[in-house]
Amino acid sequence: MLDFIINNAKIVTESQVFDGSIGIQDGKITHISKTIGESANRVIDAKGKLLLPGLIDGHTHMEMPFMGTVSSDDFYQGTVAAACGGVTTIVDFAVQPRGGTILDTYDMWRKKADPKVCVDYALHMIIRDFNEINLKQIRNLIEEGVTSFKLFMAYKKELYLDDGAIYSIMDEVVKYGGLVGLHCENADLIECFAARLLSEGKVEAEYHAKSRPSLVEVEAVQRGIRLAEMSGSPMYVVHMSTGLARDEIKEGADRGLPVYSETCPHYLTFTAEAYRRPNGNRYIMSPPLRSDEDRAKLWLGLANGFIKTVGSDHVCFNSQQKNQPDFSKVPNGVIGTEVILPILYSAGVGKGILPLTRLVQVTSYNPSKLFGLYPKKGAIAVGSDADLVVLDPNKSVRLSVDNLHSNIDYSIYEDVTVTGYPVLTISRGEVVSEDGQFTGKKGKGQFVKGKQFPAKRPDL
Ligand code: DUC
Ligand code: ZN
Ligand code: ZN
Repeated sequence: MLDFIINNAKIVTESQVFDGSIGIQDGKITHISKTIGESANRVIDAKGKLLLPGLIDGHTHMEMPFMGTVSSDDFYQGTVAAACGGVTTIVDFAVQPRGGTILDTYDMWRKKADPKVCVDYALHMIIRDFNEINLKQIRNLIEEGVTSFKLFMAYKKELYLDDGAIYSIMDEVVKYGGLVGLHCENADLIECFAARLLSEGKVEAEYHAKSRPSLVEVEAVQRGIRLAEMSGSPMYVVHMSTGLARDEIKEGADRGLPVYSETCPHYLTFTAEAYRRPNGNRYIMSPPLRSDEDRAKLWLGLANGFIKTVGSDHVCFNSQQKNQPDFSKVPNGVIGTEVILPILYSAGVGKGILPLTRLVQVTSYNPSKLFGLYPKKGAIAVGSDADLVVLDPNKSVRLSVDNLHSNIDYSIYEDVTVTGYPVLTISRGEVVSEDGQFTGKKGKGQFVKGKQFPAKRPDL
């Protein structure tokens, strides 16, 4: 007797689409076949639906201390939203506090997350203090299963590291099999442009985008690629927003460098026009929203495989937090984890831009390979965790505040209606969301250790 059988699904993996059934026992996938000749405690008929690996959102910031406040989704509410969006693993960013060590930060984040998470999670580490202690602890942290790091070229007063520090950390990370993620924007130029605009009384949301134009990001991506090249480290550009940056990554990858990139649902949906809307501050994130041409190039980058992943950069703030006197004071960030799958399915697969297998590559297979979670996560295979999502391709949902689960009082996606929506999310064999309702339990998620980045670059 099995725990769970899903019959008659259209099963999608990173390389195949086929009709079949899946059997689950003790949280693992035990059967994949046309039919399963056993009984189970729960059997569902998924006729007409798609069955995909649960998503791995490689970019979340739950309860993040940032810009003088804390992001409003904690590890509970944020992973409720994740579960309802078909995400079964998040990779959250632990933020080393100034003066702290990265090993202490790891403990802090485990203590915050473990009692609250409703789906599984792994961690990246944001290093803010470049010093001997933290440099030495990189090796220990990788042994603990935190194998990826995020370094900031932006946020001069809060998170920034200079090029020497970034190079030195890359040099250390590569020795022990880690991966460096980079926030690519030129901090000095942002400071300069923002000061000019503010001195001219230009305080509205649209000037957020003008203070960090596309080339500010492109220059930093170019520099990041060269730092990776000099150090020999693999490098992952997080939240890439521009078409030109995509071209730089492609050029680096074509030269044989292990450089990868991620984009986010908001860059695939909106343009900088959103900053002129009545609540333009709510769309402030960094890098900012760009042009229609950039948006089209990002979609194309996903379609042809130049951009490897979609992560959400989920870091949300309520309307009170977003209500600030000028753009430079608005906490940067928007929701995202719950909308990755609906946006990519509806605007990508539904519009004929993304094949189904590519959808699985960018939302689960590639992140699982890059962050060392494969094949426990990111695979529909016997022995893998039973992390699955059933998607109804005909279900239309408006991404309004009433239908989403984050702890904020508005939705930037209020005007967006998608067709194709997750209707069942399974985390290690347990149903954590069904028909838009969270059905999981607080604290049931587990920490997952990342494996080292392979010496032989993954074939993505
Ligand atoms: N970008 C954001 O928009 N928010 C948090 C951090 C970041 O890099
Ligand atoms: Zn960032
Ligand atoms: Zn981020």
